[in-house]
Amino acid sequence: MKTARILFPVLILGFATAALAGDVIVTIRHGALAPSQVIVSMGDTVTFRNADKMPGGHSVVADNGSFESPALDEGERWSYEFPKLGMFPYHVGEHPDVKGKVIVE
Ligand SMILES: [Cu+2]
Repeated sequence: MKTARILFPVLILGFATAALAGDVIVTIRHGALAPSQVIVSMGDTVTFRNADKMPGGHSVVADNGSFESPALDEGERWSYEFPKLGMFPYHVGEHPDVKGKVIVE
């Protein structure tokens, strides 16, 4: 059973890498955040990726000011680690009507 012994550590390493990379990606578009609501654990990282071309870029801004991304060009990403429990409504800086929510539990 040499194969099983070799495979097992590889699987564990694979999971560890995935967890460290930050599991949640939110896509920013002119008219939508997808998914608009995500639920994560305390200390998890959420990555925001701008998928649309926008003069000056797109940013995400927490309604309570706890985070604010730089303006992201099309295809650019920005990650934020959520250090506290709670509900964090946010919006696209350039489109205040486009709202999302991160729930940290
Ligand atoms: Cu836009």
